[in-house]
Amino acid sequence: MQKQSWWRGAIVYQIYPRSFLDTDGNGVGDLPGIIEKLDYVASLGVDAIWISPFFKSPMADFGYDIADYRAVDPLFGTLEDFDRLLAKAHSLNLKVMIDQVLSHTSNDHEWFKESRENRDNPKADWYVWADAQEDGTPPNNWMSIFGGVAWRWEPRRQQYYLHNFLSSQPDLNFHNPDVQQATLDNVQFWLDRGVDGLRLDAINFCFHDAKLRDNPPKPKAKRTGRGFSPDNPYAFQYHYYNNTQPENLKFLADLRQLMDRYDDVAALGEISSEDSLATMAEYTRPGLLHMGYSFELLTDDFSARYIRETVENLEAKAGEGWPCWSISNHDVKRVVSRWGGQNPSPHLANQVSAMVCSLRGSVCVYQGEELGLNEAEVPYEALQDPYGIAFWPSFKGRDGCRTPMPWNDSEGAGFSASTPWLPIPNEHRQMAVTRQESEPGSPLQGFRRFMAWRKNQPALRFGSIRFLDTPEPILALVREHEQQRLLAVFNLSNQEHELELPLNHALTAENGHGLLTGKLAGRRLTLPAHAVFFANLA
Ligand code: TEU
Repeated sequence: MQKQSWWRGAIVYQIYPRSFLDTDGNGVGDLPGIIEKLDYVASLGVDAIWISPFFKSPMADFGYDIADYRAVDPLFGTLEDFDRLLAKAHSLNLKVMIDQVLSHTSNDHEWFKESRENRDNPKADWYVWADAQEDGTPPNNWMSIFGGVAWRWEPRRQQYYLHNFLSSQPDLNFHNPDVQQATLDNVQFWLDRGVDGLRLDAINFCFHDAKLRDNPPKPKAKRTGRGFSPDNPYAFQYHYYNNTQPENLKFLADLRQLMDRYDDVAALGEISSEDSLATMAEYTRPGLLHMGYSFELLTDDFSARYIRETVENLEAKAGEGWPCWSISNHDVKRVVSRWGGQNPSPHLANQVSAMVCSLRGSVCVYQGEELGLNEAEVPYEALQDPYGIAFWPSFKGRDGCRTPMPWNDSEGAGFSASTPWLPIPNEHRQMAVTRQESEPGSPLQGFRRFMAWRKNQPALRFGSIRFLDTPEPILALVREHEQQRLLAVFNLSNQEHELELPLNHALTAENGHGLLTGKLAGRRLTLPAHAVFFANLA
């Protein structure tokens, strides 16, 4: 029998290390904290973990600004801690993916310190340097995602450098082959240590247009979700030139060649271009990325129509390309608040996790999603995220989804013995792990049972997908794989709904998932608010 790659249809649990568990009492989570909680993670029935960056960093963007790609930041522990983490995860049958932030470094990185000195040092061309225009203004109209223009003046060189994110995150010049090689060498360092996969941060940002052409203007669109501030001028341009250049494909092919020297490792690229579904299809072609991470379900739209259209659109473009879906991460408002509003139904959390885990592809769930955590209100004085500080109050940044995991209902929530780096909301203590462990019907117990059941549904893991014509707010789909044809129906609203199933097959309801479900009489299905219904089709 052909060996199945671990990542196909896998559920990946994203850990934001700062907020997982603090074992040394500095208010910030660490690698030993992750090790301590790996049994918990394994008990959820997920296949893998993805750990957000834990590398040496001044933490201006909390680790997404790397100063040394091969070192663990002392705040998080040591390389030995990482090796122990990897060994323990493997002993629990968990794969480990690490975050690789290749498109930019921190301004504290040695490469940048050298590069910025003058125009003729060995690293002079490692970043994107450009002269000012005649009137002293930046080389072109590119904007930074985190606010302001994407160029920063460097007096030593009398030139501007490019930064798509913070000005302390200078953009590497991937047009330079030495940069590509140095990057691949750094990736190889971690592959040699035995990691099972890479999450490639902002991977479509590696290359910029070498001619530095202006981006064309875009009419103001009301774009919500996806961690976007509605009044961010970044949204008033088409980003044809500052990212997603054709040269990227060759680099991805080289990266893939390197990865293919290792057994069953996977690359998951974070892709956010102008037409991210088309880019995803392009980047996941054979010989490039194994999976593309989609932003499309991180938006505010939670209609059955939107979800169906998005998935069908991707299916049409992607062909064999393998998507990775997600409804929550460390950049966007927590899903229960995004999709459930002020008063979310207690069944919403389990339902949306089940929904996303029923789509074709792999899935990244984010720490706390299994507890049904809502978005935390973080007051201005406690804000940490520079993106939120820049756009407050129209956009409050990303701190509300980054507050520490509530392990128990004590003052420190079992996260830290001292003051945590972000405040823990009171209501999260009520939703703590220890409470939910002993509460039948809690989101945590529902999540676990669903994941255990999903493992035995090959159609959910590997099957093809097609949608049924059902009216809003019902999402209905069929997954089909070799011996199994599975129907999945979701009532996405907070009211009961009835529908006539548009199918002629004999149905056998599947209740092993343990979630709130409906009643079937003939073809007539009654679904309570936020209920799910699964059935095998003859
Ligand atoms: O996020 C990438 C990112 O913010 C953009 O790709 C995207 O355009 C934006 O979310 C709007 O859709 C990654 C990390 O997830 C984030 O935490 C980092 O701050 C960022 O890269 C910079 O490294």
